[in-house]
Amino acid sequence: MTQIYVVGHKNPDNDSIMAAYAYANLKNMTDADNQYVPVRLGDLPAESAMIFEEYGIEPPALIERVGEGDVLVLVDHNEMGQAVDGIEDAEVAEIIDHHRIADVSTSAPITFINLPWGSTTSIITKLYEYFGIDTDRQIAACLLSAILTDTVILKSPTATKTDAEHVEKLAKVLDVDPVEFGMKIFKSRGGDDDVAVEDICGRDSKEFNFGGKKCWIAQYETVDLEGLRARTADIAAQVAKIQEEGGYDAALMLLTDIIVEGSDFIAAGDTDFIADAFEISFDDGPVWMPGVLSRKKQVAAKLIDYAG
Ligand SMILES: [Mn+2]
Repeated sequence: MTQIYVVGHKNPDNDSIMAAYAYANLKNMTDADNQYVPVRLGDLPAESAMIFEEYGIEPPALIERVGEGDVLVLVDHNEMGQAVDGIEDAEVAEIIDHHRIADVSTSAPITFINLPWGSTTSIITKLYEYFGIDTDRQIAACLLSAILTDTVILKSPTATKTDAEHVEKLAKVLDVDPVEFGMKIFKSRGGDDDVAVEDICGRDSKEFNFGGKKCWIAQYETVDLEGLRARTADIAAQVAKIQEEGGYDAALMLLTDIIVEGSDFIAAGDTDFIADAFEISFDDGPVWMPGVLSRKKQVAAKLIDYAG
């Protein structure tokens, strides 16, 4: 019996945490030959902690690195820069993801399921159906919470019809109104005033390689961007610090207002590259981008196209 880690990306968001938990659970019910252990690469997001607490679930354990002999299932990422340290020495047994195909490679054929849906947990919802396994209240809460955070309560352009169907189905299991449930999830993150600038910038950051340019892109979702703008200067200073100390060509912070539906872009480093791609200018500081909610579909994809 091999022990296999199911792991999401670094700086885990709710989707990475819940995908690891729910997929390990599914695999343990469908593959008797191995033992699947959900793990995480960073602090639990507030909403994940709330769901685990409320539904009496043991959260995935924290790991820092893997090595020779370790076997992994990657969920919610397939990009080396976002993967656990030491992955090059470990074996990747499976990938379940909803991001662009990036640079994780394997020596043998594996199960690699990648669908352009709103969240990895949405794909996992479909896999529960595929294996004919009912989602109990615990699993339904995990899956629903993460579909709703990843799709910003289905408002993000990444949300598909399938995601909406899954939301409806899981909300029925829990007997909740999905929008109310989603608002409760977002509110569990607390007011912005309690969040340090380091956390605003660090909570959900990812590394990308755009045609040789090493870029850092972070996103912070709020329901009160106007209030958060009082701290724009401090946030900009932190973004500049991260760009410099991390050796990034560019760093971009998205402060996303999920109610008004749009983001402030705060950039540092090679900002011309970003400004040109979006046909904007950072000469006067941060730029408000109406309608931009998705880092993946509206920001990273654009920079990949521009770099290519
Ligand atoms: Mn995701």
